[in-house]
Amino acid sequence: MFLSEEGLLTEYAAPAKAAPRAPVLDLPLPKDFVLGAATAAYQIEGGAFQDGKGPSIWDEFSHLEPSRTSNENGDVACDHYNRVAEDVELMKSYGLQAYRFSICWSRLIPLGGRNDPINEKGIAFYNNLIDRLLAQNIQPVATLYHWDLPLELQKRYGGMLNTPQFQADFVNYARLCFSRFGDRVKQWITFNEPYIISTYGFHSGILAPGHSTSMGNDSRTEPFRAGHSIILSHAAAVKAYASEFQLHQTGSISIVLNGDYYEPYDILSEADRAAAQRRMEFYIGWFGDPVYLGTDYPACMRKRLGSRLPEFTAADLSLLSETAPINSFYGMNHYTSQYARARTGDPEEDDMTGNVEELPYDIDGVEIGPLSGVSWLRVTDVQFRKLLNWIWVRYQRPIYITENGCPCPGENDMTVKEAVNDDFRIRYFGLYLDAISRAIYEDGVKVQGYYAWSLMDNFEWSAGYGIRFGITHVDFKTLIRTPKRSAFYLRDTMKQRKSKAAHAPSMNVPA
Ligand code: GBH
Repeated sequence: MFLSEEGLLTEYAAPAKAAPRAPVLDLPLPKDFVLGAATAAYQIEGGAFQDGKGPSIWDEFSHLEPSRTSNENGDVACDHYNRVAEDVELMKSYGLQAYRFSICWSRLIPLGGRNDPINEKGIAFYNNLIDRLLAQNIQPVATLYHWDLPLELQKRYGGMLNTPQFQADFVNYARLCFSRFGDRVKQWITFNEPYIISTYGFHSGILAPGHSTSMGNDSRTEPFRAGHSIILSHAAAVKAYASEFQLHQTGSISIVLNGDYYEPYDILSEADRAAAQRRMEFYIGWFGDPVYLGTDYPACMRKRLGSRLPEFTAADLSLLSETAPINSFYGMNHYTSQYARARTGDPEEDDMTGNVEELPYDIDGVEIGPLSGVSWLRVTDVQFRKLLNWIWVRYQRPIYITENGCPCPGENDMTVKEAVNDDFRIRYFGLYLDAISRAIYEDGVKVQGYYAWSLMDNFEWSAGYGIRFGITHVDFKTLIRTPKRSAFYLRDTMKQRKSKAAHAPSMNVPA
Protein backbone atom coordinates (compact mmCIF):
# COMPACT_ATOMS: atom_id res chain seq x y z
CA MET A 1 0.00 0.00 0.00
CA PHE A 2 1.12 3.51 -0.73
CA LEU A 3 0.55 6.92 0.72
CA SER A 4 -0.25 9.84 -1.55
CA GLU A 5 1.42 13.19 -1.04
CA GLU A 6 -1.04 14.21 1.63
CA GLY A 7 -0.89 10.88 3.35
CA LEU A 8 -4.13 9.30 2.10
CA LEU A 9 -4.07 5.54 1.88
CA THR A 10 -4.85 5.01 -1.76
CA GLU A 11 -3.52 1.90 -3.44
CA TYR A 12 -4.80 -1.63 -2.77
CA ALA A 13 -3.16 -4.32 -4.79
CA ALA A 14 0.46 -4.27 -5.86
CA PRO A 15 0.58 -3.16 -9.50
CA ALA A 16 0.77 -6.14 -11.83
CA LYS A 17 3.18 -6.09 -14.77
CA ALA A 18 1.41 -6.91 -18.02
CA ALA A 19 0.18 -10.39 -17.17
CA PRO A 20 -1.01 -12.60 -20.02
CA ARG A 21 -4.66 -11.75 -20.67
CA ALA A 22 -7.08 -14.17 -19.13
CA PRO A 23 -9.99 -15.64 -21.10
CA VAL A 24 -13.44 -14.18 -20.52
CA LEU A 25 -15.05 -16.14 -17.68
CA ASP A 26 -18.52 -14.60 -17.66
CA LEU A 27 -18.28 -14.26 -13.87
CA PRO A 28 -21.44 -13.56 -11.87
CA LEU A 29 -23.12 -10.20 -11.46
CA PRO A 30 -25.84 -9.28 -8.96
CA LYS A 31 -29.46 -9.86 -9.97
CA ASP A 32 -30.29 -6.16 -9.77
CA PHE A 33 -27.23 -5.07 -11.80
CA VAL A 34 -28.36 -2.70 -14.59
CA LEU A 35 -27.34 -3.10 -18.24
CA GLY A 36 -27.57 0.03 -20.34
CA ALA A 37 -26.05 1.82 -23.30
CA ALA A 38 -24.98 5.44 -23.63
CA THR A 39 -24.89 8.22 -26.22
CA ALA A 40 -24.50 12.00 -26.34
CA ALA A 41 -26.72 14.51 -28.14
CA TYR A 42 -24.21 16.09 -30.51
CA GLN A 43 -22.73 12.71 -31.42
CA ILE A 44 -25.99 11.13 -32.60
CA GLU A 45 -28.90 13.53 -32.95
CA GLY A 46 -28.19 15.54 -36.09
CA GLY A 47 -31.18 17.81 -36.71
CA ALA A 48 -28.74 20.61 -36.03
CA PHE A 49 -31.04 23.27 -37.49
CA GLN A 50 -34.41 21.63 -36.91
CA ASP A 51 -37.40 22.84 -34.92
CA GLY A 52 -35.84 25.98 -33.52
CA LYS A 53 -32.67 24.52 -32.04
CA GLY A 54 -30.04 27.18 -31.31
CA PRO A 55 -26.40 26.62 -32.29
CA SER A 56 -23.96 25.18 -29.76
CA ILE A 57 -20.20 25.61 -29.55
CA TRP A 58 -19.96 22.26 -31.36
CA ASP A 59 -22.00 23.51 -34.31
CA GLU A 60 -19.45 26.26 -34.67
CA PHE A 61 -16.34 24.21 -33.88
CA SER A 62 -17.19 21.44 -36.35
CA HIS A 63 -17.57 23.97 -39.17
CA LEU A 64 -14.27 25.82 -38.66
CA GLU A 65 -11.91 26.17 -41.62
CA PRO A 66 -9.47 24.53 -41.65
CA SER A 67 -11.39 21.69 -40.06
CA ARG A 68 -10.54 20.65 -36.51
CA THR A 69 -12.92 17.67 -36.68
CA SER A 70 -11.45 15.58 -39.52
CA ASN A 71 -13.54 17.44 -42.14
CA GLU A 72 -16.75 16.15 -40.60
CA ASN A 73 -19.54 17.60 -38.48
CA GLY A 74 -22.67 16.63 -36.56
CA ASP A 75 -25.26 18.31 -38.79
CA VAL A 76 -26.85 14.94 -39.53
CA ALA A 77 -24.78 12.47 -37.47
CA CYS A 78 -26.97 9.36 -36.94
CA ASP A 79 -30.11 11.41 -37.56
CA HIS A 80 -31.38 10.10 -34.25
CA TYR A 81 -33.48 13.25 -33.96
CA ASN A 82 -35.73 11.84 -36.68
CA ARG A 83 -35.35 8.15 -35.83
CA VAL A 84 -36.22 7.86 -32.17
CA ALA A 85 -38.84 5.15 -32.67
CA GLU A 86 -36.43 2.90 -34.58
CA ASP A 87 -33.63 3.45 -32.09
CA VAL A 88 -35.78 2.60 -29.08
CA GLU A 89 -36.80 -0.63 -30.88
CA LEU A 90 -33.11 -1.48 -31.22
CA MET A 91 -32.56 -0.92 -27.50
CA LYS A 92 -35.47 -3.18 -26.73
CA SER A 93 -34.03 -5.96 -28.91
CA TYR A 94 -30.74 -5.65 -26.96
CA GLY A 95 -32.52 -6.19 -23.64
CA LEU A 96 -31.32 -2.84 -22.30
CA GLN A 97 -32.69 -1.80 -18.93
CA ALA A 98 -31.36 1.75 -19.10
CA TYR A 99 -30.46 4.29 -21.74
CA ARG A 100 -28.10 7.14 -20.96
CA PHE A 101 -28.53 10.08 -23.34
CA SER A 102 -27.70 13.76 -23.09
CA ILE A 103 -29.99 16.73 -23.49
CA CYS A 104 -28.99 19.45 -25.92
CA TRP A 105 -29.25 22.68 -23.92
CA SER A 106 -29.72 24.85 -27.03
CA ARG A 107 -32.68 22.73 -28.18
CA LEU A 108 -34.52 23.71 -25.00
CA ILE A 109 -33.21 27.26 -24.65
CA PRO A 110 -31.82 28.27 -28.07
CA LEU A 111 -29.81 31.19 -26.67
CA GLY A 112 -29.09 29.36 -23.42
CA GLY A 113 -29.54 32.11 -20.82
CA ARG A 114 -31.86 32.44 -17.85
CA ASN A 115 -33.83 35.27 -19.45
CA ASP A 116 -33.96 33.73 -22.92
CA PRO A 117 -37.04 32.05 -24.43
CA ILE A 118 -37.83 28.34 -24.18
CA ASN A 119 -38.31 26.20 -27.31
CA GLU A 120 -41.25 23.85 -26.67
CA LYS A 121 -40.43 21.76 -29.74
CA GLY A 122 -37.10 20.82 -28.19
CA ILE A 123 -38.87 19.78 -25.01
CA ALA A 124 -41.34 17.72 -27.03
CA PHE A 125 -38.47 15.80 -28.64
CA TYR A 126 -37.12 14.60 -25.27
CA ASN A 127 -40.63 13.95 -23.94
CA ASN A 128 -41.23 11.62 -26.86
CA LEU A 129 -37.89 9.85 -26.33
CA ILE A 130 -38.51 9.40 -22.60
CA ASP A 131 -42.06 8.14 -23.10
CA ARG A 132 -40.98 5.62 -25.71
CA LEU A 133 -38.22 4.35 -23.43
CA LEU A 134 -40.58 3.92 -20.51
CA ALA A 135 -43.10 2.13 -22.73
CA GLN A 136 -40.37 -0.52 -23.25
CA ASN A 137 -39.44 -0.50 -19.60
CA ILE A 138 -36.06 1.12 -20.33
CA GLN A 139 -35.03 3.60 -17.64
CA PRO A 140 -34.04 7.02 -19.02
CA VAL A 141 -30.75 8.35 -17.60
CA ALA A 142 -30.22 11.97 -18.59
CA THR A 143 -26.98 13.94 -18.78
CA LEU A 144 -27.53 17.69 -18.77
CA TYR A 145 -24.20 18.66 -20.30
CA HIS A 146 -22.23 16.52 -22.73
CA TRP A 147 -20.11 19.33 -24.17
CA ASP A 148 -22.60 21.26 -26.36
CA LEU A 149 -22.80 24.68 -24.67
CA PRO A 150 -25.22 27.13 -26.33
CA LEU A 151 -22.95 29.19 -28.60
CA GLU A 152 -24.55 32.44 -27.48
CA LEU A 153 -23.31 31.92 -23.90
CA GLN A 154 -19.75 31.45 -25.12
CA LYS A 155 -20.06 34.72 -27.05
CA ARG A 156 -22.01 36.63 -24.42
CA TYR A 157 -19.66 36.17 -21.49
CA GLY A 158 -17.06 33.51 -22.28
CA GLY A 159 -19.14 30.52 -21.14
CA MET A 160 -17.37 28.59 -18.40
CA LEU A 161 -14.70 31.26 -18.05
CA ASN A 162 -17.31 33.40 -16.27
CA THR A 163 -18.19 31.40 -13.16
CA PRO A 164 -21.16 33.39 -11.73
CA GLN A 165 -22.87 33.89 -15.11
CA PHE A 166 -22.36 30.31 -16.17
CA GLN A 167 -23.53 28.96 -12.83
CA ALA A 168 -26.75 31.00 -12.93
CA ASP A 169 -27.56 29.95 -16.49
CA PHE A 170 -26.73 26.30 -15.90
CA VAL A 171 -28.93 26.11 -12.82
CA ASN A 172 -31.79 27.73 -14.70
CA TYR A 173 -31.41 25.15 -17.49
CA ALA A 174 -31.13 22.30 -14.98
CA ARG A 175 -34.32 23.44 -13.24
CA LEU A 176 -36.13 23.45 -16.57
CA CYS A 177 -35.05 19.85 -17.17
CA PHE A 178 -35.99 18.69 -13.67
CA SER A 179 -39.40 20.35 -13.89
CA ARG A 180 -40.26 19.05 -17.38
CA PHE A 181 -38.66 15.59 -17.34
CA GLY A 182 -38.12 14.77 -13.66
CA ASP A 183 -41.47 13.05 -13.28
CA ARG A 184 -39.99 10.29 -15.48
CA VAL A 185 -36.18 10.63 -15.35
CA LYS A 186 -34.90 9.09 -12.12
CA GLN A 187 -31.15 9.20 -12.68
CA TRP A 188 -29.61 12.59 -13.42
CA ILE A 189 -26.06 13.43 -14.41
CA THR A 190 -25.06 17.09 -14.49
CA PHE A 191 -21.76 17.14 -16.42
CA ASN A 192 -19.99 14.54 -18.53
CA GLU A 193 -16.22 14.40 -17.91
CA PRO A 194 -15.23 17.80 -16.50
CA TYR A 195 -11.56 16.86 -16.90
CA ILE A 196 -11.99 16.49 -20.65
CA ILE A 197 -14.06 19.66 -20.96
CA SER A 198 -11.43 21.66 -19.09
CA THR A 199 -8.27 20.14 -20.51
CA TYR A 200 -9.28 19.46 -24.11
CA GLY A 201 -11.47 22.56 -24.38
CA PHE A 202 -9.07 25.04 -22.75
CA HIS A 203 -5.56 23.56 -22.87
CA SER A 204 -4.91 21.36 -25.91
CA GLY A 205 -7.82 22.93 -27.79
CA ILE A 206 -8.74 19.58 -29.37
CA LEU A 207 -12.39 20.00 -28.34
CA ALA A 208 -14.72 23.03 -28.43
CA PRO A 209 -14.33 25.87 -27.69
CA GLY A 210 -10.80 25.00 -28.82
CA HIS A 211 -8.76 27.31 -26.61
CA SER A 212 -5.02 26.80 -26.30
CA THR A 213 -1.90 28.85 -25.79
CA SER A 214 -1.13 28.61 -29.50
CA MET A 215 -4.55 30.13 -30.25
CA GLY A 216 -3.67 33.03 -27.96
CA ASN A 217 -5.47 31.87 -24.81
CA ASP A 218 -4.04 31.46 -21.33
CA SER A 219 -3.79 27.72 -20.91
CA ARG A 220 -2.06 28.08 -17.57
CA THR A 221 -5.27 29.19 -15.90
CA GLU A 222 -8.29 28.70 -18.21
CA PRO A 223 -8.67 24.94 -17.65
CA PHE A 224 -8.81 25.44 -13.89
CA ARG A 225 -11.27 28.32 -14.19
CA ALA A 226 -13.52 26.17 -16.41
CA GLY A 227 -13.23 23.28 -13.95
CA HIS A 228 -14.08 25.61 -11.05
CA SER A 229 -17.22 26.77 -12.89
CA ILE A 230 -18.28 23.19 -13.56
CA ILE A 231 -17.87 22.15 -9.92
CA LEU A 232 -19.82 25.10 -8.55
CA SER A 233 -22.53 24.84 -11.21
CA HIS A 234 -22.87 21.14 -10.50
CA ALA A 235 -23.21 21.80 -6.78
CA ALA A 236 -25.82 24.52 -7.33
CA ALA A 237 -27.85 22.24 -9.61
CA VAL A 238 -27.67 19.43 -7.05
CA LYS A 239 -28.90 21.82 -4.39
CA ALA A 240 -31.79 22.95 -6.61
CA TYR A 241 -32.74 19.34 -7.32
CA ALA A 242 -32.57 18.34 -3.66
CA SER A 243 -34.52 21.30 -2.35
CA GLU A 244 -37.15 21.70 -5.06
CA PHE A 245 -37.68 18.36 -6.81
CA GLN A 246 -36.17 15.31 -5.16
CA LEU A 247 -38.74 14.89 -2.41
CA HIS A 248 -41.60 14.16 -4.81
CA GLN A 249 -39.61 13.01 -7.87
CA THR A 250 -37.41 10.61 -5.83
CA GLY A 251 -34.57 10.46 -8.33
CA SER A 252 -30.82 10.45 -7.82
CA ILE A 253 -28.25 12.93 -9.09
CA SER A 254 -24.49 13.02 -9.54
CA ILE A 255 -21.71 13.85 -12.01
CA VAL A 256 -19.71 11.63 -14.39
CA LEU A 257 -15.93 11.63 -14.03
CA ASN A 258 -13.60 9.85 -16.38
CA GLY A 259 -10.05 8.79 -15.73
CA ASP A 260 -7.46 6.15 -16.41
CA TYR A 261 -5.76 4.08 -13.74
CA TYR A 262 -2.03 4.84 -13.55
CA GLU A 263 0.57 2.20 -12.75
CA PRO A 264 4.10 3.29 -11.78
CA TYR A 265 6.49 3.10 -14.74
CA ASP A 266 9.11 1.64 -12.42
CA ILE A 267 7.51 -0.21 -9.55
CA LEU A 268 10.79 0.03 -7.62
CA SER A 269 10.91 3.81 -7.89
CA GLU A 270 9.27 5.70 -5.06
CA ALA A 271 9.06 8.76 -7.32
CA ASP A 272 7.10 6.83 -9.95
CA ARG A 273 4.77 5.33 -7.37
CA ALA A 274 4.04 8.81 -6.05
CA ALA A 275 3.66 10.07 -9.64
CA ALA A 276 1.01 7.45 -10.40
CA GLN A 277 -1.04 8.48 -7.37
CA ARG A 278 -0.53 12.17 -8.07
CA ARG A 279 -1.62 11.74 -11.69
CA MET A 280 -4.93 10.25 -10.54
CA GLU A 281 -5.43 13.06 -8.06
CA PHE A 282 -4.76 15.66 -10.78
CA TYR A 283 -7.23 13.83 -13.03
CA ILE A 284 -10.00 12.45 -10.82
CA GLY A 285 -9.40 14.10 -7.45
CA TRP A 286 -9.55 17.54 -9.12
CA PHE A 287 -13.32 17.08 -9.39
CA GLY A 288 -14.00 14.10 -7.15
CA ASP A 289 -12.71 15.70 -3.94
CA PRO A 290 -14.86 18.87 -4.11
CA VAL A 291 -17.92 17.02 -5.41
CA TYR A 292 -17.92 13.83 -3.32
CA LEU A 293 -15.91 14.87 -0.25
CA GLY A 294 -17.11 18.48 -0.21
CA THR A 295 -13.54 19.65 0.33
CA ASP A 296 -10.91 21.74 -1.44
CA TYR A 297 -8.89 20.47 -4.42
CA PRO A 298 -6.35 17.75 -3.60
CA ALA A 299 -3.40 19.02 -1.56
CA CYS A 300 -0.92 18.05 -4.29
CA MET A 301 -2.77 20.32 -6.74
CA ARG A 302 -2.79 23.27 -4.33
CA LYS A 303 0.90 22.77 -3.65
CA ARG A 304 1.99 22.49 -7.26
CA LEU A 305 -0.42 24.83 -9.07
CA GLY A 306 -0.33 27.81 -6.72
CA SER A 307 -2.22 30.79 -8.08
CA ARG A 308 -3.21 28.90 -11.25
CA LEU A 309 -5.88 27.17 -9.18
CA PRO A 310 -8.91 29.28 -8.16
CA GLU A 311 -9.87 29.50 -4.48
CA PHE A 312 -13.20 28.35 -3.10
CA THR A 313 -14.82 31.04 -0.93
CA ALA A 314 -16.29 30.11 2.45
CA ALA A 315 -19.75 30.16 0.82
CA ASP A 316 -18.51 27.87 -1.99
CA LEU A 317 -17.11 25.41 0.54
CA SER A 318 -20.31 25.33 2.51
CA LEU A 319 -22.26 24.68 -0.72
CA LEU A 320 -19.86 21.85 -1.54
CA SER A 321 -20.03 20.22 1.86
CA GLU A 322 -23.81 20.61 1.98
CA THR A 323 -24.30 18.99 -1.42
CA ALA A 324 -21.56 16.32 -1.33
CA PRO A 325 -23.73 13.67 0.38
CA ILE A 326 -26.59 14.25 -2.08
CA ASN A 327 -24.43 12.82 -4.88
CA SER A 328 -25.62 9.31 -4.17
CA PHE A 329 -23.63 7.43 -6.82
CA TYR A 330 -20.27 7.74 -8.55
CA GLY A 331 -20.63 7.98 -12.34
CA MET A 332 -17.54 6.46 -13.92
CA ASN A 333 -16.52 6.70 -17.56
CA HIS A 334 -13.55 4.43 -18.05
CA TYR A 335 -11.72 3.08 -21.08
CA THR A 336 -8.02 2.41 -20.48
CA SER A 337 -4.94 2.80 -18.27
CA GLN A 338 -1.36 3.98 -18.55
CA TYR A 339 2.03 4.02 -16.86
CA ALA A 340 3.11 7.13 -14.95
CA ARG A 341 6.71 8.24 -14.74
CA ALA A 342 7.89 11.10 -12.53
CA ARG A 343 9.44 13.86 -14.62
CA THR A 344 12.74 15.26 -13.43
CA GLY A 345 13.20 18.99 -13.47
CA ASP A 346 10.63 21.74 -13.38
CA PRO A 347 7.17 21.22 -14.87
CA GLU A 348 6.09 23.10 -17.99
CA GLU A 349 4.45 26.38 -17.06
CA ASP A 350 1.06 25.06 -18.21
CA ASP A 351 1.51 21.52 -16.85
CA MET A 352 -1.78 19.69 -16.13
CA THR A 353 -0.38 16.39 -14.87
CA GLY A 354 1.55 17.10 -11.67
CA ASN A 355 4.76 16.78 -13.72
CA VAL A 356 4.07 13.22 -14.79
CA GLU A 357 4.89 11.55 -18.08
CA GLU A 358 2.27 9.10 -19.39
CA LEU A 359 3.39 5.97 -21.21
CA PRO A 360 1.78 2.81 -22.66
CA TYR A 361 4.71 0.61 -21.52
CA ASP A 362 6.74 0.17 -18.34
CA ILE A 363 10.48 0.28 -17.60
CA ASP A 364 10.92 -3.24 -19.03
CA GLY A 365 9.15 -2.20 -22.22
CA VAL A 366 6.11 -4.32 -21.40
CA GLU A 367 2.92 -2.85 -22.88
CA ILE A 368 0.06 -2.27 -20.48
CA GLY A 369 -2.39 -4.10 -22.75
CA PRO A 370 -3.38 -4.89 -26.35
CA LEU A 371 -4.15 -1.93 -28.60
CA SER A 372 -7.75 -1.39 -29.76
CA GLY A 373 -8.83 0.47 -32.90
CA VAL A 374 -7.69 3.81 -31.48
CA SER A 375 -4.21 4.83 -30.35
CA TRP A 376 -5.15 5.97 -26.84
CA LEU A 377 -7.12 2.88 -25.87
CA ARG A 378 -5.59 -0.41 -24.72
CA VAL A 379 -7.37 -3.32 -23.06
CA THR A 380 -6.48 -2.96 -19.37
CA ASP A 381 -9.13 -4.83 -17.42
CA VAL A 382 -6.78 -5.57 -14.50
CA GLN A 383 -6.27 -1.84 -13.95
CA PHE A 384 -10.02 -1.21 -14.26
CA ARG A 385 -10.55 -3.38 -11.18
CA LYS A 386 -7.87 -1.41 -9.34
CA LEU A 387 -9.54 1.86 -10.29
CA LEU A 388 -12.89 0.61 -8.99
CA ASN A 389 -11.17 -0.06 -5.68
CA TRP A 390 -9.42 3.33 -5.69
CA ILE A 391 -12.71 5.15 -6.25
CA TRP A 392 -14.58 3.05 -3.70
CA VAL A 393 -12.01 3.68 -0.97
CA ARG A 394 -11.72 7.40 -1.66
CA TYR A 395 -15.37 8.31 -2.29
CA GLN A 396 -17.45 5.52 -0.70
CA ARG A 397 -20.28 5.67 -3.23
CA PRO A 398 -21.95 2.92 -5.24
CA ILE A 399 -20.49 3.09 -8.74
CA TYR A 400 -22.26 3.12 -12.10
CA ILE A 401 -20.07 2.55 -15.13
CA THR A 402 -21.62 5.27 -17.26
CA GLU A 403 -19.37 4.61 -20.30
CA ASN A 404 -17.09 1.77 -21.32
CA GLY A 405 -16.25 0.32 -24.70
CA CYS A 406 -13.78 0.34 -27.58
CA PRO A 407 -13.39 0.30 -31.36
CA CYS A 408 -12.03 -2.93 -32.88
CA PRO A 409 -8.66 -2.74 -34.65
CA GLY A 410 -9.23 -1.80 -38.29
CA GLU A 411 -12.97 -1.51 -37.81
CA ASN A 412 -13.51 1.59 -39.93
CA ASP A 413 -12.04 -0.13 -42.99
CA MET A 414 -14.37 -3.13 -42.69
CA THR A 415 -17.53 -3.93 -44.62
CA VAL A 416 -20.71 -4.07 -42.51
CA LYS A 417 -20.54 -7.85 -42.66
CA GLU A 418 -17.05 -7.83 -41.17
CA ALA A 419 -17.80 -5.09 -38.66
CA VAL A 420 -20.72 -6.90 -37.03
CA ASN A 421 -18.41 -9.78 -36.09
CA ASP A 422 -16.79 -7.65 -33.43
CA ASP A 423 -14.93 -10.29 -31.44
CA PHE A 424 -12.37 -7.80 -30.12
CA ARG A 425 -15.16 -5.70 -28.58
CA ILE A 426 -16.94 -8.76 -27.19
CA ARG A 427 -13.74 -9.82 -25.47
CA TYR A 428 -13.19 -6.30 -24.14
CA PHE A 429 -16.72 -6.18 -22.69
CA GLY A 430 -16.32 -9.68 -21.28
CA LEU A 431 -13.04 -8.92 -19.52
CA TYR A 432 -14.28 -5.59 -18.14
CA LEU A 433 -17.47 -7.22 -16.83
CA ASP A 434 -15.33 -9.94 -15.22
CA ALA A 435 -13.31 -7.18 -13.56
CA ILE A 436 -16.52 -5.70 -12.17
CA SER A 437 -17.54 -9.09 -10.85
CA ARG A 438 -14.21 -9.53 -9.07
CA ALA A 439 -14.44 -6.01 -7.65
CA ILE A 440 -17.89 -6.79 -6.29
CA TYR A 441 -17.41 -10.30 -4.94
CA GLU A 442 -13.72 -10.39 -4.10
CA ASP A 443 -13.04 -6.77 -3.11
CA GLY A 444 -16.41 -5.67 -1.71
CA VAL A 445 -16.84 -2.72 -4.07
CA LYS A 446 -20.41 -1.70 -4.85
CA VAL A 447 -20.99 -1.52 -8.60
CA GLN A 448 -24.60 -1.22 -9.65
CA GLY A 449 -24.73 -0.76 -13.41
CA TYR A 450 -22.88 -0.81 -16.71
CA TYR A 451 -23.74 1.44 -19.64
CA ALA A 452 -21.84 0.46 -22.77
CA TRP A 453 -20.38 3.19 -24.94
CA SER A 454 -22.02 3.38 -27.33
CA LEU A 455 -25.47 2.38 -28.47
CA MET A 456 -24.37 3.11 -32.03
CA ASP A 457 -21.40 4.31 -34.08
CA ASN A 458 -21.42 8.09 -33.98
CA PHE A 459 -19.60 11.39 -34.39
CA GLU A 460 -16.40 10.85 -32.43
CA TRP A 461 -15.64 14.57 -31.91
CA SER A 462 -12.25 15.59 -33.36
CA ALA A 463 -11.91 12.14 -35.00
CA GLY A 464 -15.12 12.56 -37.04
CA TYR A 465 -16.88 9.34 -38.05
CA GLY A 466 -13.71 7.26 -38.46
CA ILE A 467 -13.64 5.75 -34.98
CA ARG A 468 -16.52 3.39 -34.25
CA PHE A 469 -17.50 2.65 -30.65
CA GLY A 470 -21.01 1.34 -31.38
CA ILE A 471 -22.66 -1.95 -30.52
CA THR A 472 -24.72 -1.02 -33.57
CA HIS A 473 -23.08 -0.39 -36.94
CA VAL A 474 -24.22 2.81 -38.66
CA ASP A 475 -23.69 3.33 -42.38
CA PHE A 476 -23.17 7.09 -42.48
CA LYS A 477 -24.29 7.32 -46.12
CA THR A 478 -27.61 5.48 -45.79
CA LEU A 479 -27.96 5.82 -41.99
CA ILE A 480 -28.92 2.15 -41.87
CA ARG A 481 -28.39 0.57 -38.47
CA THR A 482 -27.13 -3.01 -38.16
CA PRO A 483 -26.65 -4.69 -34.77
CA LYS A 484 -23.15 -5.96 -34.05
CA ARG A 485 -22.73 -9.29 -32.27
CA SER A 486 -21.50 -7.51 -29.14
CA ALA A 487 -25.01 -6.10 -28.60
CA PHE A 488 -26.40 -9.61 -28.21
CA TYR A 489 -23.35 -10.76 -26.27
CA LEU A 490 -24.14 -8.10 -23.68
CA ARG A 491 -27.77 -9.17 -23.49
CA ASP A 492 -26.92 -12.86 -23.20
CA THR A 493 -23.93 -12.63 -20.89
CA MET A 494 -25.91 -10.44 -18.52
CA LYS A 495 -28.59 -13.11 -18.23
CA GLN A 496 -25.99 -15.79 -17.70
CA ARG A 497 -24.00 -13.80 -15.17
CA LYS A 498 -27.09 -12.97 -13.15
CA SER A 499 -28.18 -16.59 -13.05
CA LYS A 500 -24.75 -17.45 -11.64
CA ALA A 501 -25.17 -14.77 -9.01
CA ALA A 502 -27.33 -17.01 -6.87
CA HIS A 503 -24.26 -19.17 -6.30
CA ALA A 504 -21.73 -16.35 -5.92
CA PRO A 505 -20.21 -15.57 -2.53
CA SER A 506 -22.20 -12.89 -0.73
CA MET A 507 -21.07 -9.32 -1.07
CA ASN A 508 -18.57 -8.34 1.55
CA VAL A 509 -18.99 -4.60 1.78
CA PRO A 510 -16.58 -2.88 4.15
CA ALA A 511 -18.20 -0.58 6.71
C1 GBH B 1 -15.61 9.75 -23.80
O1 GBH B 1 -14.45 10.47 -23.50
C2 GBH B 1 -16.72 10.71 -24.18
O2 GBH B 1 -17.58 10.95 -23.08
C3 GBH B 1 -17.53 10.26 -25.35
O3 GBH B 1 -18.30 11.33 -25.83
C4 GBH B 1 -16.59 9.71 -26.41
O4 GBH B 1 -17.27 9.38 -27.60
C5 GBH B 1 -15.93 8.48 -25.82
O5 GBH B 1 -15.21 8.82 -24.70
C6 GBH B 1 -14.98 7.76 -26.77
O6 GBH B 1 -13.86 8.55 -27.05
O7 GBH B 1 -7.16 12.02 -29.57
O8 GBH B 1 -5.24 11.04 -28.49
O9 GBH B 1 -5.88 13.32 -28.00
C7 GBH B 1 -13.34 9.70 -23.08
C8 GBH B 1 -12.12 10.56 -22.90
C9 GBH B 1 -10.97 12.18 -24.16
C10 GBH B 1 -10.51 9.88 -24.50
C11 GBH B 1 -10.30 12.53 -25.46
C12 GBH B 1 -9.83 10.22 -25.79
C13 GBH B 1 -8.65 11.90 -27.04
C14 GBH B 1 -7.25 11.39 -27.04
N1 GBH B 1 -11.53 10.86 -24.18
N2 GBH B 1 -9.27 11.54 -25.76
S1 GBH B 1 -6.31 12.00 -28.36
